[in-house]
Amino acid sequence: MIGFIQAFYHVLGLSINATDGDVWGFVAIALILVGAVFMWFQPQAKEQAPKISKQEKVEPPKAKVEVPKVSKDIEVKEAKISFADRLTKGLSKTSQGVFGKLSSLFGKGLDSGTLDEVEELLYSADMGPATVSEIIEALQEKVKKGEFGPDDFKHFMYEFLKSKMENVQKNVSDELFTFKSGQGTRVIMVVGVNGAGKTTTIGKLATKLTAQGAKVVVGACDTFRAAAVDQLQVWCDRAGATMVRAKEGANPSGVGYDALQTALNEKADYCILDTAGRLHTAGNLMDELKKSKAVLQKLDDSAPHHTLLVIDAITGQNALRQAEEFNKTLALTGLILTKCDGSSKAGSAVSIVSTLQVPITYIGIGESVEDLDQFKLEEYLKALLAL
Ligand SMILES: Nc1nc2c(ncn2[C@@H]2O[C@H](COP(=O)(O)OP(=O)(O)O)[C@@H](O)[C@H]2O)c(=O)[nH]1
Ligand SMILES: [Mg+2]
Repeated sequence: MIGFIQAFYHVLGLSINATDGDVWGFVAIALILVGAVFMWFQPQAKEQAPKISKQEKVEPPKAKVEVPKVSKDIEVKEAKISFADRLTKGLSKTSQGVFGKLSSLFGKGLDSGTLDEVEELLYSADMGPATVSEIIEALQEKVKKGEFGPDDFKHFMYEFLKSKMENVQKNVSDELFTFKSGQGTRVIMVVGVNGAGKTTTIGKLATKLTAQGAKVVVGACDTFRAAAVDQLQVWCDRAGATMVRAKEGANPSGVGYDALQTALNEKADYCILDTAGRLHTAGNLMDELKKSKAVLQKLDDSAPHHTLLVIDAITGQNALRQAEEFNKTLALTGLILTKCDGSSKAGSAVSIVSTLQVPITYIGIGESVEDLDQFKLEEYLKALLAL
């Protein structure tokens, strides 16, 4: 090292003798230089860091732009899914709930202990006492015969429920789903408690009927709430249906009359009346519906041709009470079962149909137009029992 320093002095033309102290001086200078070079490159490295993160930050918006594309594709696929599949999906909470528990009981084999549990579960499914005892009696016969697994139970329930409802379901008029011209103006009055889904169902129905080429007039007879009328207006505008509306607080019977008059003048194929929600226990409001019906008959003595009660499937046993009262006042011709995509217990639907002998016309499994369809008993039971 001393030799190297001596040579360095010589190159510089210095006649100095290199010593140990010079070596340490050189080492110190070299370290300072290396440190300076390191410090010089450090900020550059730091500057590059944001560049990288900037690039990373630029990436996410690109990904975001693609999201609508993906969701559009999904939407298209969803629309292509058949109603039967949508129904199975919609009813999955119900089929996995009480009905799932029921059929799993039979995995262990059927005995009288199991039957007590079955009875309890049937009650909790809102089946109603008469229906429950009929099922239990029939099952007792099966116990005597022996082997009875979950699948046997499902098939037994399928046949049982079908036999309870099929004769009534045969009475559903096709004109509620399929438009045929030249039938005159068919009047459909929709009733039910608040929030059951009347307005939404009418909106979906009007859309389905106009899509088939039918001329539809909708009467906004729920004059209690301006928001309800506006909600219906949005649906009608979208459906291309004429809406007859009055000021907030106007007489509902008068709106019904005006709507039917308009429908007759325009030779409309359907006149659908949305009524205000009311509790079946409110006598005066129930009488008002009766009056509305009578007022319609001044224009057409056969109107309304259909009086449909909307039932929220989640209502449970109280739904039968509701249906009984509405039926007493209005002589219902059909039921609309909505919100079957929630965790309904489904048993009340069976009780209502078999007790009142009034069929279910439409079934709702969500909020969009595709979520309403004709109620088909076999399709419904298969979805309910996951068959
Ligand atoms: N999940 C679900 N929601 C529904 C269904 N039918 C209606 N709804 C919703 O239930 C709420 C009340 O419906 P609406 O038609 O205003 O009830 P109305 O008071 O009887 O007219 C709204 O938020 C609807 O979107 C259905 O089948 N499934
Ligand atoms: Mg409403």
